[in-house]
Amino acid sequence: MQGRTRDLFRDHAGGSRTGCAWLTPGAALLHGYALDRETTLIDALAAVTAAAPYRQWQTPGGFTMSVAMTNCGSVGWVSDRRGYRYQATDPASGRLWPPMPPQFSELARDAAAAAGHAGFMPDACLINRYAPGARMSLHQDKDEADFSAPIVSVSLGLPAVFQFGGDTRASRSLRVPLRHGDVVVFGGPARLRYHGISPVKPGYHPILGAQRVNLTFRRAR
Ligand code: MD3
Ligand code: FE
Repeated sequence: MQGRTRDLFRDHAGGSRTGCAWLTPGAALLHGYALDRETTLIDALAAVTAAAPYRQWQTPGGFTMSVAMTNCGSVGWVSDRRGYRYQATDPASGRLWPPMPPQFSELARDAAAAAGHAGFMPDACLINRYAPGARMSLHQDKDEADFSAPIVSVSLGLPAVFQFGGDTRASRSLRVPLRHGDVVVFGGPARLRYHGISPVKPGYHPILGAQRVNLTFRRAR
């Protein structure tokens, strides 16, 4: 796959629903990649969130995150006053996180392979729910054991502006619109870059309503 950010905008101008582009070395945007699986994904999402409802974590510094989160898979990402970590149980119930639905792991595997990461087997899927106004400030994902595995991000529902920074917090960010069905694979030199999500604008998605949901697949252990 080859291409640059402007190819993405050419796709939009041409009305194409799908296409791919390297945002930066190691970061592949698969525009509309999840669209043909949206019904099965959203059904599986409803089953996971019924078993492990969304909740807002506390940060170690004592703030409440604006994004509500839950997980599926053999481990899940949690945050509380003691810190950030992956653990096998849901702190709200004491039970194991729901297993990762095969529709989720197959999508993550296929998208990773399309971006050059054959054999990606995620053990964790963090599910982020953004109500209008919710945001995620610039951060790095570094709670995982092995940074050679990519991270696969699937956007559903309302659109958002993804901020893609550099190797330090001060680096300038690229602003990338992410829409329902877009998948981004972050690996190699992109894996430890700073990133965030600008406050989600009010709106209504025909299936998911007034929310943006992001599925983030990781190899945590
Ligand atoms: C770039 N989530 O949960 S996904 C997160 O849309 C997170 O909910 C955002 O950042 C969201 O940690 C962005 C895109 C993403 C995920 C992981 C990355 C971008 C990344 C890891 C390295 C570099
Ligand atoms: Fe992140």
